[in-house]
Amino acid sequence: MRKVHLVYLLISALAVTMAFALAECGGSSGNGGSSGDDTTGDDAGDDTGDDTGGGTFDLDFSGTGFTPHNGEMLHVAVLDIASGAHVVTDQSQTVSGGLFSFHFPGILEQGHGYHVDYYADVNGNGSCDAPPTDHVWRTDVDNVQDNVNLQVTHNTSFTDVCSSF
Ligand SMILES: [Ca+2]
Repeated sequence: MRKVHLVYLLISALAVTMAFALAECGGSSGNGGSSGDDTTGDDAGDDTGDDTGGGTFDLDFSGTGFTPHNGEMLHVAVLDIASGAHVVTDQSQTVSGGLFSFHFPGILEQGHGYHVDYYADVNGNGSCDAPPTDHVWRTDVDNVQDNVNLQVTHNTSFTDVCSSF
């Protein structure tokens, strides 16, 4: 008989506990949904900043002391040494005050070397004639790794590179 009582007690105790638990659950069911901190902060770093391409650099080419050629046309051509291809084909400007200055943006590729060929059209016929009829020069730029600022001074060490024009 005692055992039966105990079992009843246990069962009733369990029932009360369960009822209490159920009541708790029901009562607290409105507390959900407060976990709303879904800030998806992963929209940074999407910029694919690898647009350095093959690396193209500028060439600035200028001359000083060209006073003997004031008023004459100074022509320049730039060739890739390895391929022989022109990257600048016969650009020209008038020498003034002994100076000339060209800016060629983005024509140089990293690691390449270039011939910078130029002449003063001394006889003014608009084309390149072998020196000393025209004054013709060649300067090389090797192994480009950055923008190049090439400055030359007038001299009389001519090279016949008229074939570049
Ligand atoms: Ca000429």
